[in-house]
Amino acid sequence: MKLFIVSNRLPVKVKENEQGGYEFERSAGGLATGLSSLDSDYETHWIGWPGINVKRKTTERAITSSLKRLNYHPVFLSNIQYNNYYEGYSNSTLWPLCHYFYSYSQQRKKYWETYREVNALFCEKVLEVVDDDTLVWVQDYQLMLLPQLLREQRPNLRIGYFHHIPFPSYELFRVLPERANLLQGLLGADLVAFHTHDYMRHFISAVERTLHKEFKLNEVMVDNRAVHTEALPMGINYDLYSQVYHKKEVRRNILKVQKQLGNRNIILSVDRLDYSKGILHRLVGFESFLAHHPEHIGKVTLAMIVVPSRDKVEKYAEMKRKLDERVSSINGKYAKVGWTPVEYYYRSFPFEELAAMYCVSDIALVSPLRDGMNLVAKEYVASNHDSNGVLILSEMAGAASELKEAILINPNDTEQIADAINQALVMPEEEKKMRMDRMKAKISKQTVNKWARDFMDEWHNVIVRNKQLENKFLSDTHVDEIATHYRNAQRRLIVLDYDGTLMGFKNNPMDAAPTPEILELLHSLCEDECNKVVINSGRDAFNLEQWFGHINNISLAAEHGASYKEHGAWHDTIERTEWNNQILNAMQAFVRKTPEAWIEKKSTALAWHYRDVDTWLGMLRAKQLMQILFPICSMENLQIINGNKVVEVKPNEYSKGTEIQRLLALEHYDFMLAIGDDTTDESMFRAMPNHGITIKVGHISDEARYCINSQDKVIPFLKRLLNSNNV
Ligand code: GDG
Repeated sequence: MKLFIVSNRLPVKVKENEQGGYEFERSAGGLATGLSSLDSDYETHWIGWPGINVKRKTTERAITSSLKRLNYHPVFLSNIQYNNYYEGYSNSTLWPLCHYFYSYSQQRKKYWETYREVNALFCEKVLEVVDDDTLVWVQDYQLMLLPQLLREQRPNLRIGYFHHIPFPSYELFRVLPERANLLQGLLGADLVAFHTHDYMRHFISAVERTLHKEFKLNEVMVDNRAVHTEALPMGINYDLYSQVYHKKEVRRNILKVQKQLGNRNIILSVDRLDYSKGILHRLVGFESFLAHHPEHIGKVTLAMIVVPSRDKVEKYAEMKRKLDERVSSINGKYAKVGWTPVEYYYRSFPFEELAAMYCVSDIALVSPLRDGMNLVAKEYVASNHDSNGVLILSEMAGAASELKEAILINPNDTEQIADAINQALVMPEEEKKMRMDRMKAKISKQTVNKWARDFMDEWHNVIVRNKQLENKFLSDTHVDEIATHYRNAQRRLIVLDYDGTLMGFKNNPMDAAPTPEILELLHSLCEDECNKVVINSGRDAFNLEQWFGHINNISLAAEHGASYKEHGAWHDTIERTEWNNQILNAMQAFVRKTPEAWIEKKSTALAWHYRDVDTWLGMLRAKQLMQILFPICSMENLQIINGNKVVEVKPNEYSKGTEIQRLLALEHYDFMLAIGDDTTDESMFRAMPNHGITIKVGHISDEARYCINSQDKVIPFLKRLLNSNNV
């Protein structure tokens, strides 16, 4: 099977050769390494920008065919496109916002337009090279619209998405004018995964609040598809880093560094130049350490590697100036003959040199202000062959949720950084070893290979789930079968819930009176002598009588079967009792502290409604209320129902299901249909015999045989049954 990875850049280094042509060399980053472990199961391809801009179509074609040999498929972008999509929307709008640098986030129309345009170009490329069986795994924030674009064109394509940077709190994400488009873009995927549970939680909250969709645990329904979200922390190539100490080239570099820096404690700092990395804060923390711990002066060196990046962008150029100034100021103030406090390298290190730095450093100071994961922290731990190093790690890095044995710091707290450096320097050897070994144990298991396999497993689960769901959604074929069954039946039982099934929800329940269309449909159904039509509702008898009492032959069941109307007369299922005051008092207290909540008093039930309450608050209050009601209701033999935006208390003896049992005991039917949308309708589905037709409106239900994804499809479905009889 083919697996296509789609990322902003292809993992390739381009070189122009002497003949004026181009040569390509695979560059194995962390992601490529992780994915290579899937090579035995999949034929892996890669789609992305090749890292060069070419002017002529003939050159594009030549490059495309050379790269094809490596299973790479380039997406060519003009300079303007690249600037506005990559430097623009991706790195000047999304990147700062996702890293909580709200004021740095630039909103420019041309950035957004080009981002859409380039995502569409990626979509075209994917569609050009994939078939329906292919797995398409989209990587990162530069391509957030791509999953939906692909889904629109190829509904059956299998699409995964991994977000490598933080997903910010909804409060921050909501400032983006394009927030809904981005979220809809992601929901085109089967699986949307993040490094940590926090990012996943933020994503769920953003979807619920922006798109008004509701997650059930980690699943949300989009059209007829389940989309899952998951936290899958990315790891490193552990074997590679744990062995670097023994590599000849690395050992040579270790000696070089030791010679250059002398017999001093080395604190290592490695980052790409970026404001999110907290490099300036780190320098201030180091300076404070020198000021507060003069005993270490001359004995500790901060080796600071800053890899140049985006330095043509003003914010980055400004940051670089500030860094240079700060380093000069610290060195100017503290340097002594033969010792420079900050050894500053503004360049990228070859792998063996970086690995040597990992090996010789006594401390790794990894203090980003925000970081999706931070692989440097893990690489340092893995390379620390004799477990005598100390990792100081920002709690704002995704890695902190795994590496709890590091000295965790708030990177904004200068004093804490200074204290952490001191703590690391004086830490007993046994403690260092214990902390390091525990961290190694974790990262040696949670490797990048495992991450890739975990992603594939989770993805596979959603694919299987969607296959199962496909059979549940009421298709045209299902409807035809049910209509034939209906036409051929002699005696039919048709049980219909009302709110959320025949009628959409209204803010005020009394505004949900039946429309002429509903009444006409019910009249027509009841006119057929073969039909027994029942409205099985949570509403009270008075209300049902008022709305439907005039329809000949209709049966009504009120308050979840507490009373029913048969042959024109109402009957009670149970005797009415007095309410325990504690229940009403508790509900009233929760109305007072929850804006938009209200109480409905029925003759046998009390309902606390929270349809218009903020989603999060409503759920919190409903849980709190149920916790209070639970002991009271269990004493009184009452049932608490957590319904569709309602907490309802009613006697235990009856339910919508007991009403079905009563109806089934009355006579024999050869066609039985029950439709409902709420949790209370589940008892109705359970009570139906196996060959009965049960349909849940909205979410999938394990109890119902079929599902209709939206309420407005119920009336057309019932009309279709009616018409089948007239054929
Ligand atoms: C995103 C997220 C998330 C760094 N300097 C040199 C060098 N490096 C290598 C390190 C490491 C990688 O670059 C940087 O790791 P990050 O974790 O910061 O990853 P990014 O790709 O920059 O960023 C981040 C990550 O995605 C994975 O999901 O962790 O939070 O922002 O591997 O070793 N390598 C060499 N010389 C250097 O000077 N050879």
